[in-house]
Amino acid sequence: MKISSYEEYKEVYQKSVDDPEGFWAEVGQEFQWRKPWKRVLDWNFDEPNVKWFEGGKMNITENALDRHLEENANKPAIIWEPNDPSDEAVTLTYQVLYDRVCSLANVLKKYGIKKGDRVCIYLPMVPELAIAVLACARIGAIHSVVFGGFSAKSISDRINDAGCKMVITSDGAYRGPKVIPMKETVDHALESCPSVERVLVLTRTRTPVAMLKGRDLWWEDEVKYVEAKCPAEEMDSEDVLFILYTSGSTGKPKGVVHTCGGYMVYATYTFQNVFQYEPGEVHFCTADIGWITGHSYIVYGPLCSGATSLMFEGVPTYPDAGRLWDIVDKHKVNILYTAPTAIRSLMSFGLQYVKDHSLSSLKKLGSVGEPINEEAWHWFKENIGKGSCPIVDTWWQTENGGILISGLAGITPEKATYATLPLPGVQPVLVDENGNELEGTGVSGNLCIKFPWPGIIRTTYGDHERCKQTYFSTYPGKYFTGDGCLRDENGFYRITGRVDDVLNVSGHRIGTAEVENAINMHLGVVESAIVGFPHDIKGQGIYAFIITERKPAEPEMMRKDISATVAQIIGPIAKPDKIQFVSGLPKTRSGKIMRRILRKIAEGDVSNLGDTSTLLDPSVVDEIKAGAI
Ligand code: 6R9
Repeated sequence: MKISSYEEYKEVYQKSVDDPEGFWAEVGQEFQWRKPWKRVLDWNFDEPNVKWFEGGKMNITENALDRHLEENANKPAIIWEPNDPSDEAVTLTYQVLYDRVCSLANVLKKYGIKKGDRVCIYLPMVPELAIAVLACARIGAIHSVVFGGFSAKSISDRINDAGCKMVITSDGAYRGPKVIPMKETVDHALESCPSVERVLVLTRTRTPVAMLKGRDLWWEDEVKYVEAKCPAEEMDSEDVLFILYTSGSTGKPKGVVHTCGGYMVYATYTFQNVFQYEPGEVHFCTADIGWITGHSYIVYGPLCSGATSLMFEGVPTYPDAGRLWDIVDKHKVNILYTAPTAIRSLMSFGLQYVKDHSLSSLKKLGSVGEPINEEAWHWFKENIGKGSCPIVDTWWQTENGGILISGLAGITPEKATYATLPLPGVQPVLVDENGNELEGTGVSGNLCIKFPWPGIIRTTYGDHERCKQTYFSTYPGKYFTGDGCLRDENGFYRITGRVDDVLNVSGHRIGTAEVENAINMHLGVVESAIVGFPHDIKGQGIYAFIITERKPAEPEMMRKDISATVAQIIGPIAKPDKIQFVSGLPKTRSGKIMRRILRKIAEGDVSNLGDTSTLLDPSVVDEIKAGAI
């Protein structure tokens, strides 16, 4: 189903509310099912228990690959642009991708991976990452992709939580001018991962790596001895497709679980409608497949649509800040989907990096990951879209599987900094703190969704109670997003940011508790509190208030050491931008840190700290204010 006018959008939206099952049955028909579903939807948000297309049998790779072979075998499925622009780009046609997925699937089978087994994938942005994801899906193994920037400790936590039997990695990774070890990091992780039996290693950088007999295998050797045909495992619509870990406001990251049928339908439906995909277009999503955006809009959505998906190994600033525009011109990109943090960063280098590029192939632009500010929106519109490309600001989350609130490119009206309208099938509501629904327009509150859509989270791996607590308990009967939002006089939605203790740093979700736990593991640290502060490029920066046992003799050195500890426990993305050593934190009499005060100080707004009379020791506030960075 592709909506092609604003009028049609309104009609279809209404239909999706009046008859959701009829609506989704129509969308579901567009896919290849081995056996039709018996029931479109069964749900309650209390347990929660959500089932879409129950009884339907399918395999997502038959929809992403086999289905296109008859007519489009030689059409490019993936165009891969390497880190170094002087290396050659690689094009994988649907036929080649199919062959390589099947070969790898046979390797996985050979080493005992079966339907339901978990496989951890820790790879750079090379075509083999997409191949590994699809090979797992082919045989019904559950993939858990871990972003290449995470530390050994983060990898082992994720492997152990999911009980992965295999890890797929590479010797190293290229990232701009740097070579980053991958296998070595996995080796450290595996010191505490008893479930892992095999490690499959791809050669990318030719970095010397240790290879253990009986455990480690070379990708290139293994794929030589298997067939390039592998029947797809028959999956139930509600069988698990993948786990993807994401940060929340408390404790360790949660394994968000998505299932085969609903996720396939939702990722594909949103790809086709939001970007108004037309056959033959080249779609470039700059995310990493280690995040949900890459899962849905580099791999599954585009491939299930038979599109050409561009994968970029490097970073937007290497060899210079014109790299994305080089890629757009070189590969004649039609759809560019990126993040506000990337736009702001490239903006800061100035227009000289844009001016020698034609960018005339671009037809549609997209933004994702964090609220986009007015300035970045207009810069993107004028300088990249040359004033004529529609921009879709797409709001959604790992837990959603695909875009929930967004314009449809060129079809629905746009408004800078507004995600605008819910997609047909999505029923957003704003609620106040007491859970009362806020009706009408010109209101702001906490964003909830009151009816399921096919891509909704099914559970958090191994801990269903946590799923219920996190998303379905704050406002009973509704899915709570954790975001604040306003609805303007036209009914357009604008996401204002997280209302919980989750930070959004360069579009990456980071839990304050996670960073605090890592800092507290550092020698000599007694306690810490993390808050976000406005950051020109990253959107939010990380500000850490830290109590130490003794006053640090060399504060600058200790700041660096603490950052090194955070990088080791979580990964470099969670390093604090600012560290202030304090002798106490503002706490209530019941021992709760008043983050509201710390946030104000971190923002540099100390004029109005509000009521501090309930603090145990109000004098710490003056000390913190005086030492603010
Ligand atoms: C897809 C993705 C989800 C959180 C989400 C919200 C923020 C994402 C946004 C946006 C404003 C947008 N977010 N897109 N905020 N406008 N267009 O990013 O998933 O990594 O799980 O992050 O990101 O705060 O709750 P994820």
